[in-house]
This record gives sequence, C-alpha cells and structure tokens, in this order.
Amino acid sequence: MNADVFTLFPQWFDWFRTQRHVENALAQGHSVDTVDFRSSTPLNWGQVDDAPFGGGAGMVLRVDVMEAALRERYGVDPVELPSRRRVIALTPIGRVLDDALATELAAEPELTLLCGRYEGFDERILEHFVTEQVSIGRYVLAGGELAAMVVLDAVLRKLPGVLGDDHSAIEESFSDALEGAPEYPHYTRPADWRGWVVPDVLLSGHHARVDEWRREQSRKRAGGPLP
Ligand code: 6GU
Repeated sequence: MNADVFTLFPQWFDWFRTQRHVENALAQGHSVDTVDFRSSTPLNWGQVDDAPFGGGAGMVLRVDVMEAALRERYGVDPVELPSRRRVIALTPIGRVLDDALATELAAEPELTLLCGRYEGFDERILEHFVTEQVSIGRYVLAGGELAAMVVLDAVLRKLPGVLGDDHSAIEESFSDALEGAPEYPHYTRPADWRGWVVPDVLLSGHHARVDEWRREQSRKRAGGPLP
C-alpha cells in the first residue's frame, strides 16, 4: 500500500514511522509519504487557511491550497481523483473507524489522507476532491493528524507480514474470526502470582479445549464493554 498524508505538520509522522509495525510495513515496500500544504501553496507567506465567510471563530483550509497540493502530487486535476482512488478527509463527523473499515482500507493499493486544522476544510474540498470523510470517534481533535495516524496504525497492521505473526491480526477483537466480539483474555508467566492463577485449561496443552475456552470467553465479552 502507498499512503499519502496531506498535512501542515509532516514532521509529526517521523515519529509514527518509528513504530515497529510501521517500520516493518515500510521495509516490505509499503509507503507512508507526507505532503506539506505549505510547499505547494499558491499564496504568499505559506498561507494555507483563511477566516470563514459569514464570520465566526477559527480558520478554514482553503480549496485552492488543497487543489494545488493534490495537483502537484498526482499530476491531474484533483476532481479526477475520487474515481481513481480513495481520498479520505479526516473529520470529526465522518464514518467512524471500526474493524470493518480498517479491513476495507487495507485492501486498497493507494490511499490519500487529508488532514485539516482549525475549523477544518472548505466544504468544496469535501464535495469535489474526496471520496469520504472518516472520524475516529465522536469528539473533536484540534486536527486530523492524530486521526490519520490512528487510521494508518489500524490499517497497516492488517497487511500480510507486518505483524510478527499474521494470526494476531486475524483473530483479534472485533474481527470476523471472532464474529465481531472482543478478544478473549491473555495470560503469560508466571502461572501463579500472589495466588492469582491462570485458568487451568490454558496450561493443559489441549489445543481444542483452549480454542473452545477462548471462543466462549470472547462471546461472553460480546455482551457489552468491560467495566
Ligand atoms: Cl478525523 N478529526 C478531528 N479534527 N477530530 C476528530 C476526528 C478527526 N475524529 C474524531 N475527532
């Protein structure tokens, strides 16, 4: 997968790229590139946003600035992009990210993530240049960058070979393998700590019984969030 992140803060993603599974993904030929709106802005002094028409607080990312950045990156009129690739604007009101969306996005060869700041995007960006809006939950962040990292984290770990053990991305919370339920509990050594013992079945070496126990635990947790 080639993911392009359009942002005012490209340097934030330097840290993101140091995470083990992101490093793994990059080493396998996947890419996470950043595009800085300021390097292609047609306006003076690196301006990228402006006060909202009609008044009010905050600043709005300009449509001409977005068009210039997309045009420079892809070499086409950005109105052509939505029919060719998924172009995602990170906004608090978008489709809420879940396992199904992460799986869907992981199947895309190319992704474009647009991060707004302040009061967000000029509406014409959303109308003409993007395929969808994605949110990471119903609360408001100061910008889309952290949300873009959350989306990429969830997506990259689904790519084959990116986690040490592919199985860990298949049988995990909310996956089809667990019928959408939360994952079962995990234990490791020591088997007894202060009398808090690990369930016997996990020490039994009996794989079928272990599987059965895990599925039962997972289903039990499906009743609702844990306290
Ligand atoms: Cl994607 N962006 C912003 N600015 N706030 C958010 C969000 C995204 N998702 C939840 N809150």
